[in-house]
Amino acid sequence: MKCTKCGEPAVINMRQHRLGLCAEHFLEWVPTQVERAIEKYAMFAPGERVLVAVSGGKDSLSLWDILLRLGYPAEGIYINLGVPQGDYSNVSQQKVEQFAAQHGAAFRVVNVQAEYGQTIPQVAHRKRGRSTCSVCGLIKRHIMNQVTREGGYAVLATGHNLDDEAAVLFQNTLHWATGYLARQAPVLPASHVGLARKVKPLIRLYEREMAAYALVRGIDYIYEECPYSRGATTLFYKQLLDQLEETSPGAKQSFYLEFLQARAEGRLLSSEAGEVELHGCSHCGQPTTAPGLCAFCRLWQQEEVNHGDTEYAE
Ligand code: Q46
Ligand code: ZN
Ligand code: ZN
Repeated sequence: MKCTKCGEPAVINMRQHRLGLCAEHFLEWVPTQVERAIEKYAMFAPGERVLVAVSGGKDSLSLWDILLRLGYPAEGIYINLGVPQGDYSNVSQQKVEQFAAQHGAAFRVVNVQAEYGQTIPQVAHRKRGRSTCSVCGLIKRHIMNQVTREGGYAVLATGHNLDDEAAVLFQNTLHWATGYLARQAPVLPASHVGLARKVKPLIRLYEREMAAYALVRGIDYIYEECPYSRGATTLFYKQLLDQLEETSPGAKQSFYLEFLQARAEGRLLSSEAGEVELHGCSHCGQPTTAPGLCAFCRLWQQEEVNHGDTEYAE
């Protein structure tokens, strides 16, 4: 496969875009996708201070890298959860420190145990009824919100990619969790006093593209996932969506981005969502979506059948 832009050997083939790119053009293309998301969803403006939630993984470190390359004053926040397995928390903190040193980027660390007396697994053990991840999510949200507000940052940016968001959307759709569906967005506004604005600039990019970006760009990240993420239901939904993507390139992208579009246009879950304007067919009088002849009558007129209107079905 050759680069669509210059003909050099491609490092990645993105079937959903019918685009293969060499290393140089791929490293150019990824930030343009991020910039497009930032602008389209009015995430933040040039010059506004952005706090990036970094875990030491490929997505968040790449996001930080991309925002710096785009010229945004992006600082990092790393929360040390105190996960002891495989020295996960300490190794991931080292990756963050290393990245910050290489890029001369400002960051801060909040160590949950040092700050509040217990690690996340210890708190979860004490609260037996709750899973480690739910305790962790709660604590992380609280700390990030606080640091964003108190540090005077315009927004908190997280490294959720399109696969992450599509998996959550899939899960919410399967359960018709309408409240979550209404709120799942690339921008969560500061809708309440004391609530920080949150944004997800990577939502146009697939997970494999983020992995390729980190690799090609030489970003050293922690390969291991958090040990508690094993068996998470979102992983299962990601696999299902990947199967779909395999036979139908672009399925993940359209599933998620068209959901956002439909909701922005008010076509989602409202009582008017399924309503279309109908006209009487000029020949038979039966209802049709386009003025003039209905699709049935056109069929017998030996004209071109598919004019884009549809038969009215009850
Ligand atoms: S860090 Fe925390 Fe995740 Fe680990 S304990 Fe669960 S929620 S899996 S994003
Ligand atoms: Zn090229
Ligand atoms: Zn509180």
